[in-house]
Amino acid sequence: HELQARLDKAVSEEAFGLRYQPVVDIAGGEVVGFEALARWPELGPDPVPPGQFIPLAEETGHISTLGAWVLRRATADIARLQHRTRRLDPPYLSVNVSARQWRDTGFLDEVYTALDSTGLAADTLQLELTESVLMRRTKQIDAQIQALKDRGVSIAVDDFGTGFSSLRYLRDFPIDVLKIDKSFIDGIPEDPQQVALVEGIVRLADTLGLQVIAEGIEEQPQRELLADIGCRYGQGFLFARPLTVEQGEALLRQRN
Ligand code: G
Ligand code: G
Ligand code: MN
Ligand code: NA
Repeated sequence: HELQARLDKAVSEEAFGLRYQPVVDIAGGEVVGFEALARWPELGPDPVPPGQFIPLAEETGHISTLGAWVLRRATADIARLQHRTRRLDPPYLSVNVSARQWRDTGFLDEVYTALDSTGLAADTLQLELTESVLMRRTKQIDAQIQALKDRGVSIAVDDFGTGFSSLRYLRDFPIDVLKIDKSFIDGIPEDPQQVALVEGIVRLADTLGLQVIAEGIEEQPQRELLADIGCRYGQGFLFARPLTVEQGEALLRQRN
């Protein structure tokens, strides 16, 4: 369609932007990392929501080119931010990676090239995958994940709880982080069933030795309950919206 033709052109011109949403320590609000989120077009009055153009890019295969651009640009931005703010414990970068990218044979090289050319330390890079990737593992994907882990990159399961992955996948897959989907966070603290589910996920993560990040925290009572049940990290409009890298740097200087 028309949108697809526009997207073809945007991919060839790299006409995208990135915003960075802080991940914070829920108790004190300190910024511990930034999740890169694609924007299109970079500027202008009529942005196409990523929930619309990312699936289109996945269908058309453009996600490989777009994803490689996101990796290069985000590693460069956050390496620079880390360098300029010089912290003992620098904020990490988290990048969303589509199922299709995980199947690309060139994906690993793209990650290595991004790290090597920007100097970003591998142990400050996190890659997000969805439960669908966990459920359709192949030898190639397993080998890629293991190679990334060996290099120090961490792996997060995004939108956790919305897919159909079983505990076996979590046990067998070398994951570091669970990101609890916003739909679970929306119902707390009012809905006892949602509270119980979130508490269960936090316990499960503890048992498996995983970190947990609650997504989509918008209200202070949600934050308080999450702190009470021992969920250490969070993301959401209560703390910060997706920011430009300059805004992210300013927040880091002010909050930490
Ligand atoms: O940015 P927003 O909060 O609207 O994101 C909507 C969806 O688009 C989320 O599911 C998010 O994971 C996805 N998304 C945003 N940026 C990227 C990206 O660079 N790559 C991939 N694969 N998905 C992204
Ligand atoms: O699927 P993924 O978790 O990568 O998607 C992140 C998306 O969630 C982005 O589109 C981001 O803008 C959005 N988001 C982040 N925090 C909040 C929040 O507190 N409320 C709402 N409504 N959306 C949020
Ligand atoms: Mn994400
Ligand atoms: Na998510």
